Amino acid sequence: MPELFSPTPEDRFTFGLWTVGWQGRDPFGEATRPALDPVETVERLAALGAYGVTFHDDDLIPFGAPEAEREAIVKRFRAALDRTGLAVPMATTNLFTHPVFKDGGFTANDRDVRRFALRKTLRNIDLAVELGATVYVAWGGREGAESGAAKDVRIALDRMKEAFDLLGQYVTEQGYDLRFAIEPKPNEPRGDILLPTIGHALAFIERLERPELVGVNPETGHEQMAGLNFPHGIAQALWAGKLFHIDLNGQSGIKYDQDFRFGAGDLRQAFWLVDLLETAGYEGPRHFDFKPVRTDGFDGVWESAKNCMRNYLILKERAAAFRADPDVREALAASRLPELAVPTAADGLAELLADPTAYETFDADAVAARSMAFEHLDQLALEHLLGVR
Ligand SMILES: [Mn+2]
Repeated sequence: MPELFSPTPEDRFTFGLWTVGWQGRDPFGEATRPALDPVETVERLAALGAYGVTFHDDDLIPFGAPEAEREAIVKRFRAALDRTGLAVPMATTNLFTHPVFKDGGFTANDRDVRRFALRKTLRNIDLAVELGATVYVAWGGREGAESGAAKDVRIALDRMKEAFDLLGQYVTEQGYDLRFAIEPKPNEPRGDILLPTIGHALAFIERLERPELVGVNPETGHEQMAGLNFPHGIAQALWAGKLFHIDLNGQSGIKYDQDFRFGAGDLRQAFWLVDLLETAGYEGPRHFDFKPVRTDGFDGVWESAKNCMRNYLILKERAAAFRADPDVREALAASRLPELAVPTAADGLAELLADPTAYETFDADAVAARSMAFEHLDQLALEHLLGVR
């Protein structure tokens, strides 16, 4: 069985430099691991069977590095990509670490900060496109507030829209094949963050000048921090044609952003998520945005990277077994899933109004007595997930 769960580049698994490169700094403790060289990360990820690597500008090039240093770093990084065949499908901007972003980037009250945030983003977009990226993620971790009067949310959303309209204008004028993906998060590091969930982001996107250029990059733990069902959110993003990218990790309920490896945390939601991605035709990268636990050395770092991919492949195999099981097909029919796909009034409103069985002779008590048989269906799923079927 082990070779069955060994990834290849065809599985399209990708990792951020900042994931395996996380040194274990948290609000209460210093780093527990030394810094990782991005070139070593590229080599190790390629050896593990990953497809690609992603980065924030500052993960690769230290904030404020002089131009010559920047060029040397990019040249060395590009050589590692060429040597290993690793792709860069996505890049993003760090608008949260430097103290200048303490009140946000695109929605900072200080206009000078907003203008700098846009220029920093545009500069990294050029590099992202040079390296082959087709998706540019925007996580606004500092776009928010801790107190009511500190942020006029309606005006801040005007500034957020202005930023995405300018970014859309830039990639259009440059002729770049690049789309944006907004990453929602309800809180942390700000007390409350703007565009806190997939639903908020989807509604915001429709108000932009170029909505077709902007989708979402939902992260497992971020939706679960808000108590939401992640597969349901992903399903709605797919339904809207807006799942441009995805961040996979693990989270156990409503608490701080745990960023566990994929498969840890809420395993049942992970199962339904993989089932959804694999049956809905999602073709983007399976991107892991996790933090290897700070208790471990580099043994745990590379073990957890390997296991993110392994757990995805195990769940993919389990979900496929669930869908292929004749008992499951029968249970789905008993639970009327095929019937959900039948339009409610295919012949239109007039036919519905003229149909006495839809109202005048409808026997509500008899229909209410039909069992939906969901318990049997769910137990079949659980047994496939547990590997006993
Ligand atoms: Mn997270």
